Amino acid sequence: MSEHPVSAKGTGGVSRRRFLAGTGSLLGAAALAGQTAPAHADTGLAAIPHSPLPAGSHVRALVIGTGYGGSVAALRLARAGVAVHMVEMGMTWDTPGADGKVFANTTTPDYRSFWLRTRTKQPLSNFLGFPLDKDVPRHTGILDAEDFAGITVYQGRGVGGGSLVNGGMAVTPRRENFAAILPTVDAGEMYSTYYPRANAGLGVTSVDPAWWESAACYQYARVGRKHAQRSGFPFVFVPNVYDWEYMKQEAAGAVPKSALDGEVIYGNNHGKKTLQKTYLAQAAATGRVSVSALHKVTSVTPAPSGGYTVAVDQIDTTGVTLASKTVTADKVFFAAGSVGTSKLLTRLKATGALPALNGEIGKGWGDNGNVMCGRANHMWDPTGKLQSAMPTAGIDNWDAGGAFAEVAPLPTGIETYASFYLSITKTPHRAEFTWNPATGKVDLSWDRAWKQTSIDAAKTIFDKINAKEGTIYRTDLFGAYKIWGDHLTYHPLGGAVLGMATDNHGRLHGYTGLYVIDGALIPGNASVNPFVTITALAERNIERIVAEDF
Ligand code: FAE
Repeated sequence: MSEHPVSAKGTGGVSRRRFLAGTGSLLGAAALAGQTAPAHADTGLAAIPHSPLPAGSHVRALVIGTGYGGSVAALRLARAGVAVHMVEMGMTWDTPGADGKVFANTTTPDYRSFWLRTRTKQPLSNFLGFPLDKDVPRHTGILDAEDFAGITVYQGRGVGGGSLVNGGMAVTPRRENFAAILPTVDAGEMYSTYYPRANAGLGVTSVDPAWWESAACYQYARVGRKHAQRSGFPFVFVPNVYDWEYMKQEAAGAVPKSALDGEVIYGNNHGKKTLQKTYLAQAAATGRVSVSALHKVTSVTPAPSGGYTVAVDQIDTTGVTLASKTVTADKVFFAAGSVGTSKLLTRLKATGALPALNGEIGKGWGDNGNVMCGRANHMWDPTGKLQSAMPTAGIDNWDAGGAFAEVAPLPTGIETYASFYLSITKTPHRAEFTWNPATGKVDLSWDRAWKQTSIDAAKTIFDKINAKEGTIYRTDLFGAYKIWGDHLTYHPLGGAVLGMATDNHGRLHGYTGLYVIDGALIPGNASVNPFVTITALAERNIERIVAEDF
């Protein structure tokens, strides 16, 4: 595959050179586009009690991580009368910075934006040939760009996990695809009970189609639809967890802007129903759930008196360890995300803390086939300088070409004439986490070359659209003359796969009272964006665990 732009033939007289010349001055505008939202911090965050566990305490159920799996577990256990303590390495995200906001926006990342980095590592690293990354103070920021040898894995950090940083796209996979996603799970009960329960719990709704048709902030999506349909691809609306009434008021200028101020991957100050506003708020309302934020679990091992000893490091906002504590728990739920859970279990098995874990630990990890690209539209096809950061639609070519492409925003605040896409593709490649005693770290055997399968799948959509529209790929978003964002994933899945490392409900083989309940259970590919499936699977598993194990 060529890394160079395809021919500019047929671009309606706008050559690539002229296109760049015509928009080059806009880079300055992007850089200068300052913050316009008023200093206001009506975040609506739930008051889940932050009460760090004292060393030596004992808890009935300890949940590692506060993302989707952890939040479902906490709510359902608490509703069943079980006291739950959640341990989260990230911050609580309930305190505004000097600008009056809890979170920074996409165009202006700052110390709040990245997890313990001194330089940003933005998913779109370049624009019109210029690198975008910049130095920032090292801080326990919200987005972790975790580097492994062949891939950078983006993850949310803080109370709410990935819900703090994601695009809110809440997609239930097509039922005919489900058997390939979770082969050991009864699809009938997932689609009749657990997907509906997850969608209700997450507050998933759909955009008002009449408003969408006329809203300036979705012009980019309408252009995406036009191009998809003109090439004969199914264009599908996708539900989201954003509060659409709030977004309408943002568009009307009646409330502080959030999705319409480019807020997404570094957090949303308003409008998005993160887990803090849904599952965790309900868990807090039971009075049985508390959380230790800025606490990182480092070990879990059987306690002499039964249950488990859990070692936890308390860190400050520069990542320095303030205290190391041990607590005990009757039962421990691994909900640290696909990477967090897999890394912990791989290390604990290899170093003798949990030697009876089986040989499936660390295996079956995939990137959900993620690959990004942009297309350069004609000047008569502007995508809008105001773009809602919340995606609403996708192009479904899964059956014919193995790709489902999210029509993604590029919320720069300027007209870019770009269409931008995150494709989820069918890919057979699976990597394994292994313990490296020489470095004292867990490695991941991902091979960058495997992304070619995903690129080929994405090309089944975009080569055709480009040919039809007479347009070209953008080559300026991921480096100089680089078309594909093939170095990353937003959707890590697997590493402690359901029915392999665990039984068919997430109980870890080898130990009674240890569970996996997050994206680590899903073997590498969900055919769509994954958090609804992670939530629904957690709902299914915790129902059984509460009934049989407590
Ligand atoms: P996750 O939400 O990652 O939660 C794990 C939590 O555990 C985190 O808060 C960690 O800080 C914490 N943790 C990790 N290790 C430790 C430890 N040792 N001790 C204590 N705490 C720990 O896990 N998915 C969609 O379906 N739709 C989207 O639109 C979408 N957009 C995305 C955009 C971005 C930029 C990113 C990064 C992801 C996106 N995702 C999206 C993926 C989605 O957020 C992700 O699949 C889920 O958050 C995974 O849920 P888990 O419960 O597995």
